[in-house]
Amino acid sequence: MAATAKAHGGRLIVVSNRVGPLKDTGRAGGLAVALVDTLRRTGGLWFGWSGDVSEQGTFGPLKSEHSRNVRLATLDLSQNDHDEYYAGFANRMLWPLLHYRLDIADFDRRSEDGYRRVNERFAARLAPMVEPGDTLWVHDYHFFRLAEGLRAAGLQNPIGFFLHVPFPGPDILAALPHHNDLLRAMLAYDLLGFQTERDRDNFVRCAVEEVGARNLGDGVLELEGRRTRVGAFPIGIDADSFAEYAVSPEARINRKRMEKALVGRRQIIGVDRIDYSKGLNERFRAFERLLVDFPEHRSTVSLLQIAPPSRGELEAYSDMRRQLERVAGHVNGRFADIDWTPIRFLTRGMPRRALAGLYRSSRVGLVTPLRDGMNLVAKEYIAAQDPEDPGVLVLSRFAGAAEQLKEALIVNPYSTVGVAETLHKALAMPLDERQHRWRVLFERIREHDAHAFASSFLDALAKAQD
Ligand code: GDG
Repeated sequence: MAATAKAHGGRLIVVSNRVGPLKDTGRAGGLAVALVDTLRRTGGLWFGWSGDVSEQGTFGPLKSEHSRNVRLATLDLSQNDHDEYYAGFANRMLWPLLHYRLDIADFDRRSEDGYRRVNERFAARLAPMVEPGDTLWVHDYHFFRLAEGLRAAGLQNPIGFFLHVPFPGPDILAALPHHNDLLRAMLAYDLLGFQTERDRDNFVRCAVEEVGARNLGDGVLELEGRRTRVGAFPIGIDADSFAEYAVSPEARINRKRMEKALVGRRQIIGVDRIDYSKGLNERFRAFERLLVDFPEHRSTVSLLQIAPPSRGELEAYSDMRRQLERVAGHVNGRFADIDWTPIRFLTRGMPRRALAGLYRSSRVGLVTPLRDGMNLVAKEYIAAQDPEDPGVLVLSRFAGAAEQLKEALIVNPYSTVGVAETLHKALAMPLDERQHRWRVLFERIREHDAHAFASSFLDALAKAQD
């Protein structure tokens, strides 16, 4: 990674909606977790939204701080920008659309204009900070249009984009008014990176069918004489560090507390921000089905669901939380015993080391999103296991991680019966099979870790302008 950035001279400039935190503050969010290591290794600038709303918004002063060799530079948003770009177009239109949820996508023209405006403003403020030789790496669906603005400002630097969430095919994308315009704006990047081959292929189909881009093969698209590379770069975790977290003193304390509470019972664990894409309702129902169809698990297995609140959209989150509390309450009311609670639902975050300890003392990692770009929890669960006595990963076929982690038990999260049967199989799996599957999975996530992810993306970006 360090070699990559230095070999091409200049700095690395990362752009994402949320910037930091650089230290583990117990906050959730896959994007921050994956980027910290990369920037620490290369040094450079991380640019984005401050998280604050102010009257001056993007016209206000740049907020700047240093943490060792990394400079953070952020801008506020005005209330209008926040409502239209962030809460509106990004959260209420793009997030559902990109997770195949046309039924709840909410389009309005003002939000679309706000999104375009904020992308232009961020490009205008960033452009003067960029020096020749710098490489720009833009993250996620908040900034589909950033390269367009940067090119308009005359920037010739390599600009890459990585999408953390899924990208649907033309049938779904076409439901977005002016999607052609958005696709054209995306083609101003030199490199477009996706989590999986499926997402990349979906984008290629959209670009070819909807705006007439030419597919030149070998991951190169051409539109009006401009070439853009496209590729799949499955994001990874720092697998070795995570494995160390799982045996840290903080992890041990948590494991001890939990083992005391479990008194020999086995635990299934889920860890997800509360979001409709994560399939939590279906998961609780599948666990209920396990207790109905396989009564031998009553009193001997419990589900621990950790669910830190999502940032933003507080109202929608609290509705979802209440709904989940109802389902958990229903299952607990139906099956609980005086010394056993079937579902423990914790709606708060916890430090990563403590989380690693909980993964390690859980026999099953249950990761059942209805749609997910990658899902880092699946990888963290594997990294945290005891090699002598590893647990079993049950993974949704609709998580990007399923393309890489084929030795997990793959399920359809919409099938409560199917998930219940698979949970039964996971709980009954003999030690030698658990060890075998785990070894293969652990080796794979170590090989494709966060550093491999960043260097393969930046290497591809360095070649993209050749
Ligand atoms: C997006 C895409 C893609 C969770 N609870 C706590 C906590 N976490 C951490 C997990 C994990 C991260 O948050 C969640 O990452 P995911 O990948 O599961 O999901 P998203 O937040 O939706 O992330 C996703 C990802 O970007 C990366 O590209 O995989 O598909 O949707 O690291 O451990 N961390 C702490 N306390 C918690 O309670 N400290």
